[in-house]
Amino acid sequence: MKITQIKVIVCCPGRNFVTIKIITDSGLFGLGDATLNGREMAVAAYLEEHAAPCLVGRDPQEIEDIWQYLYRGVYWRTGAVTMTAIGGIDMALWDIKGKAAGMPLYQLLGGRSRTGVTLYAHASGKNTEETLGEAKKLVEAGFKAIRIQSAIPGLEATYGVIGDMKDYYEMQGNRPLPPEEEWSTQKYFGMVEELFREARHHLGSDVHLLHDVHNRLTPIESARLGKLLEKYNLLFLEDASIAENQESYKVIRQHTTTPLAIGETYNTIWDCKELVQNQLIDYIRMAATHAGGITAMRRIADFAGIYSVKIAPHGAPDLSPICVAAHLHLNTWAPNFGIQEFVGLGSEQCRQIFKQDFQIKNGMAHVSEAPGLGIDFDEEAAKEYPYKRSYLPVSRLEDGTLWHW
Ligand code: EZ4
Ligand code: CO
Repeated sequence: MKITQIKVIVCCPGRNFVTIKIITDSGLFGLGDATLNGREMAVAAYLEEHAAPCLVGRDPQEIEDIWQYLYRGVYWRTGAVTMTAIGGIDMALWDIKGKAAGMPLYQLLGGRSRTGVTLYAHASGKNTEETLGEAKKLVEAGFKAIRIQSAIPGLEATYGVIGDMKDYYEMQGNRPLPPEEEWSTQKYFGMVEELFREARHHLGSDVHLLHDVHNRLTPIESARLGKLLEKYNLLFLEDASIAENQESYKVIRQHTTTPLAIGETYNTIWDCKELVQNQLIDYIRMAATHAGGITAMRRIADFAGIYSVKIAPHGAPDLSPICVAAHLHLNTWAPNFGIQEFVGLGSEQCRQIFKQDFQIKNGMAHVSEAPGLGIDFDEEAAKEYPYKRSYLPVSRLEDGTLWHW
């Protein structure tokens, strides 16, 4: 088998997605997600100008060698753009291998470890009451795990909450430059305990609760938050502090038994090596798209498993349905799967472009049994929704200091 063409398609059905289509002389093709929110065109150029010319003519079945060629074979290794490009190509190659074998991807990985993939859904609102109202609806819809985020009194907008935009906190197309948001740790601490106290009061003790701090706290503040929330029994506290200095998580860990999760922006296993090896975290949240594909995720899952760390792949709306499909296969296989973040099936336009047949029932996803990833991409429909430059917000402290968004 030979690769004859690599197409890179950027479309915006509500959000920007970078899709790779690897076409072969056998009639089989593979799909991959290479979306890097706010830097989409950098990955598209990397793929078109630099990676694709090296791959045309090669055997797409040699996934491992192609992965090594694009990772080790590039002097300027790692980084978000490079690893997202590798991630998309790798996914497409596994899709081809599955189609050639006539097997869904999870079978190639070793088969099923569970009957379905437990999801957690998002509830957010302008105050505790509204957030918990949303959470209640999700519980009634069958979800067993909910991430709760609420607006902070005195701050106009914050991560995970709608603010003035009625279309969810990260919808794109109307942000030609990065919007700015304000952050105050003091004000956040004034709200967050009440949110969880009321959540347990109104939702009971059965439902799993999660929360994303989006890196806003310093390690000692995260330690304080973890301690404060211990009695509310979170499934995990996500991205409490940035961990470029992985050792810094020791500060959090020595103070609290609240389980910790991190990793959605990580690109290689090295970004989490010390966190995992020293058991400073409980869940690793890396995504196939940004961490170098299925080949890399499989290694990360096995490495994490040795240290009792579970995988909880990122599931934000800026990962295309192709990545969601890849995660469902990984999660169906991985012995140390924890939970999958889930934000719905995307806009109607999105569902027109990305066609899939996985099922969701009682807060669990059931992977497609179709060969490969089990997803299709309508190129003609995608043409109707061209790329729109768009950015994530930036965050500033009340005195103007740039902070972590
Ligand atoms: O803000 O993917 O857990 N989910 C998240 C995401 C991130 C976006 C950034 O592009 O933190 O919603
Ligand atoms: Co997050």
